[in-house]
Amino acid sequence: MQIDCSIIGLPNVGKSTLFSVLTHVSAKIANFPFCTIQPNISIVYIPDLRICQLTDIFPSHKTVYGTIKFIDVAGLIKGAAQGVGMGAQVLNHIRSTKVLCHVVRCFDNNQIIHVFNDIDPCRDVSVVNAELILFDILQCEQSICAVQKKCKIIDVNSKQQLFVLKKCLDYLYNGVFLRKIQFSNIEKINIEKLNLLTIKPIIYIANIDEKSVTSNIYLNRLRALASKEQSPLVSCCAISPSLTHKNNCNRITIERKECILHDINNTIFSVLNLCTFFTINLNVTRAWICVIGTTALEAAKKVHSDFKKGFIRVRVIKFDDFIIYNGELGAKRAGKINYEGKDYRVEDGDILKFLFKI
Ligand SMILES: Nc1nc2c(ncn2[C@@H]2O[C@H](COP(=O)(O)OP(=O)(O)OP(=O)(O)O)[C@@H](O)[C@H]2O)c(=O)[nH]1
Ligand SMILES: [Mg+2]
Repeated sequence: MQIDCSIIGLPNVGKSTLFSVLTHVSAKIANFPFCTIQPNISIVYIPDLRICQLTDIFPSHKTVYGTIKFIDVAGLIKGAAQGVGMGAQVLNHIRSTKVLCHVVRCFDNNQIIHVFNDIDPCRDVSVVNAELILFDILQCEQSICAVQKKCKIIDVNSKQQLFVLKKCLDYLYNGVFLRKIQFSNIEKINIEKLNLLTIKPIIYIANIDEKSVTSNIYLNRLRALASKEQSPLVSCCAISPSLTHKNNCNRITIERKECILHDINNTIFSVLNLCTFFTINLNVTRAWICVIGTTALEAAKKVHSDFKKGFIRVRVIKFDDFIIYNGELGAKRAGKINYEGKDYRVEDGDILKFLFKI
């Protein structure tokens, strides 16, 4: 499953700086708006310590990590939805991504240009969000025209399509993001192809200065906004290469880059409702990303289409059991191996082996 995530925000707020930190790809960074014109794209491995723990017990020739694709685009400004700046290209580009990481400037520095000449994270967020809403309005309005034009006689399908498009418009005209709205399955299918922007989860990334890692006045304001919107917020200082950071999970000091990537990845997993399962054999130990609730049959298809076609059962060992009992044999002796059917819901950390007939 390809997770793609766009890095958006006003111009010159540190999007490309963050992109470079996350991906280790040196993007063009400069202190003027619209330094980025063509998107910077890079795929990074999702660090997962569990892979190392698995291969310590059961070495395989190769390890394959999950990946995430980051796309750093040009800045968005007022009028972007109508094509001002690089608006049209940027908004079209981010339509294909699953999550929007919205970088917001939360640091003071007179040397670094701000397009509005002062620092106000909530205003900045509202400018960008207004463009996302406007863009969706345009998409829905155009689709309504297209459906009406295409169908001289409005059939059931077109009626359903028009209904959901008008429903979307009602909310969008009132400034409501569509991710807050419940849609039936049919409604979802009818708007899926439009790839509307306000349906996508947003993660706010507060770009703060090195001194105020835990709090500053701008960060606090952005936090309040994010919490009101029920959107997650990650704070980081994109620029300082020397900063190291304590990782909450394992209490070791790790490189700042890894730490930011770790925080952002975790948040992406949470907003997209994702989890990881593993497959192990002598050749390869591999992490697979799937949506929580994926069935064993769907998981089998991810790994190999033959596994789905000839699916018999899936053997499941929980990650913790594999570690505690020192591998497959130990887990077996402790009665920690389960065999499940095609409807089994895969859980995070499951180590799966598919039994299938050819
Ligand atoms: N002091 C400070 N400067 C930063 C920080 N992040 C980025 N900058 C500076 O801000 C300027 C703009 O950074 P970019 O990463 O190019 O910003 P951008 O959002 O990609 O800009 P556009 O592509 O033009 O939209 C550069 O001079 C960076 O060095 C930060 O956390 N602190
Ligand atoms: Mg840039």
